[in-house]
Order: sequence, then C-alpha cells, then structure tokens
Amino acid sequence: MQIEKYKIEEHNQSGIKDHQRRLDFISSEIESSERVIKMLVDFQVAIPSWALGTGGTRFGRFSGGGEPRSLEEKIEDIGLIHALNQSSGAISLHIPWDIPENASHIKALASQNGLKFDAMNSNTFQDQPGQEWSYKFGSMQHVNKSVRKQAVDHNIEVIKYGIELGSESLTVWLSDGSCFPGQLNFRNAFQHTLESLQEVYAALPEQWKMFVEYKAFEPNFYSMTVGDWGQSLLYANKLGHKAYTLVDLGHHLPNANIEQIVALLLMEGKLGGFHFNDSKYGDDDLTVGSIRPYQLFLIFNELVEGMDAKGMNHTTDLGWMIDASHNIKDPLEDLLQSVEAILISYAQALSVDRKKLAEAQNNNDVVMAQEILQNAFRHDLRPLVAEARMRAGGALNPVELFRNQNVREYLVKDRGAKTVSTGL
Ligand code: LRH
Ligand code: MN
Repeated sequence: MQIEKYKIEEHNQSGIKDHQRRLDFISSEIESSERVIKMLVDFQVAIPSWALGTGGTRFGRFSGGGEPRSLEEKIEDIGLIHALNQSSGAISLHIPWDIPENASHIKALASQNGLKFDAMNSNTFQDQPGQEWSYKFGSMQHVNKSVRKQAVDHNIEVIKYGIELGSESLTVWLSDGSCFPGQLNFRNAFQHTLESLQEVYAALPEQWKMFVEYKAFEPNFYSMTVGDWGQSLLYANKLGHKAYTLVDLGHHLPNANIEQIVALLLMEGKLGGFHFNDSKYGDDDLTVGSIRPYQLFLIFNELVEGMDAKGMNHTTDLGWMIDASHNIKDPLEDLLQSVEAILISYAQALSVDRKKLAEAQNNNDVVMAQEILQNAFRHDLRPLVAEARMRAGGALNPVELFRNQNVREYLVKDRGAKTVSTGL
C-alpha cells in the first residue's frame, strides 16, 4: 500500500499551526535547533526484514493479519514506513528468511521505495529443511569440523546475496554456547569460532564490514560463545580492521552500563553498529525507548561525544538498525514508534552543552554535570524531529496518519487475516 504525497501534505497542513507554535517555543529554548534539525534529516535507521509480522513466544502468537507474505511485500511495508517518517531508508535482510530470489528485481523495487540494503544477517541458529548437519550443539564452535564448514559456507553465501543487493556489511550473531557446566570446552569453542569467522572474514569484499553481535544468554543458558562485549571485541581485534562489535541493547546482563560499553568500544574504533530495542528483563525486543528512555539518551550522549571526538560521520560511520519483535502491537506502528524514540534521543544528545559538561566534569561538579544532562533529556524535542520529517517530505505525526489511512485494515483486506511473514 502506498500513501500518496498529497495525503501527507494534507495531514501536515491540518497540524501545521500547533506544530509551528511548539517549534517556535523549543527553538527559543535551545540555541542549536537548526543544526539539530539538519542532522535529524540525514539520520536513517534500518528496518529489520524479520520484524514486519507478529512475533510470539513459546507460550503463544497472536497474529494481527495483513502480514507481508513475501520479500516484495516486506519492502512495500518498509517503503510505507519510510514515506511516513523519511528516516527509515534502509532494510536489513535475514537469510534464509528473506532470500532475494531475483536480486536485481528486489534491488529495483527497494530503490523505488527509497530503500537501500544495510547489514545482511546470517542464520546458523536454526536447522533448515534438508540441512546435512544440525546446529543443535552449535555452529562455528562445533566439535565437528563439517558442521563448522557448513556454517562458514552459509555466511559466505549470505555475503554473495549482499553483494548483489549493494549491502556492505554482514552481521554474525551466533546462538552457540552451552546449557550445562562441563558441556563445552570454552577455549576450544572460542578457537573453533575464531577460525570459522576468519574464513568468513577472508571472503569479505574490500570495503565490507563484519559485525560480531554478542549476547549474554538465550538460547543457551549456561554460556554463550560470544557472550559479552569483551568477547566480541576479542574476536574483532583478532579478525582484523573490517571486524567490529555490534551492540544489541537487549543482549546484556541486568543493570549493565551499556553507555559505558559504547563509549569504550567507540574509543577503540571497534564499535560497528546497533540493534536498537528495549527490555526490562531479558532479550524482550520491545519498542525502542518504551522501558528505559533515559538509558537510550545516555547511550546517544556517549555516541555524539565519542563520534565527534573521532571526527566520525554520524550518518554513515555506524550501523543504525532496529531489532525488535512485536507480540501485541501492530508491527508497523511499533517500528514507527521505535524510529521516533531513536531520533528524539539523538536530538537530545545533540542539544547537550558539551562545553559546560566538560567544565563541570573537570571541576568534579557532579550536580552541575547531572543538571546539564537532564536539562537536555527533559527538553521536549519532538517538534524538531517532526520539523525534520516534514522538511524531508514525511508526516508530522506518522502513527496518526497511519491510522487515519486505515492502513492495517487495507492490508488485511488485501493480504488476508491469517497471513504469516517469515522471521521471529
Ligand atoms: C538474536 C538477535 C540477532 C538476530 C535475531 C533475529 O537475539 O538479536 O540479531 O539474528 O535476534
Ligand atoms: Mn539483534
């Protein structure tokens, strides 16, 4: 389903007076509003191809209907999100859930929808029909060389699909690990995994990046072979300059200080990108900013400070991707809310008075340092995000327009109430 440009303009016209009033107020409050708006316009977040349907848990899955039945329909849905917010101009594919049977056709359809291909994702955490070797006891860590080779070959195949689509990065998340003490020799598992990743690394085209995604637990519940940022950094350092760590916000042990991890990985030049989501307990894959918006702001505060310290380009030098699963919300509304939360936190981080903060830090003025940070966090910068969206041709209020246009009703009528899309 397409949303015509005039529908978006009509929607913006009906909300322009209130928007302008709010924009004028916040622009009078913070002096950098124009700079922030310009940087928001350029900031793009990749949408995961595996999160356009209804997710579920082992206890149940409650389909919302109208889910995409093919990669083509997934690209249309992401195209619709991008038409509404002009901040979702990339799709991150998961193989084999979304194999581009006809890559040139898929590439053309994506560019018609203003989309490019971000990181490709491999999958050695499920056994595919007819697969020779099972990944029950792991993939790249496996004691059996044939299983490791199967996993390496799969990742090289994923790179091939990515090259055809114009992607320039591969995310490797390994579910490998153990569920019981004694099950695994940790050193052998690490060495096997490193050797396997080195074979995949050797197949990367010159300008490509490899993102090594870590996770503290699930589906293994005693050890994970890429279990935390330290292990991921160990692999990335041993692999070479094309290898980086990937931070999925839901992959940490309770109360981990993620913003400090981000600051150090950035300092080391080994932070590759993010899987944004939110969580209260485990890898809950909830809407970004829905549980801990202050943590998200603190992460972007370290990102802006650290990237500027290294002269990095905010838009292109890191992988900005969402990784979420929608158990009860409409997947498209959930993704619209997630992108909004990311842009709000980025805007708040851009509005931090860095000079004053550095002064407070150098004077051990703890109170003032907190005042400066929370002042930025407590500013309602949604009018800046809306203004950036409108200037880029998007809607002032994407979720409102999505609903006014009865998009889900239309998709259910067009695709059916029981369609199931591939993915989580
Ligand atoms: C693992 C993970 C990984 C994906 C999968 C869909 O929890 O975050 O990034 O491959 O979710
Ligand atoms: Mn992830």
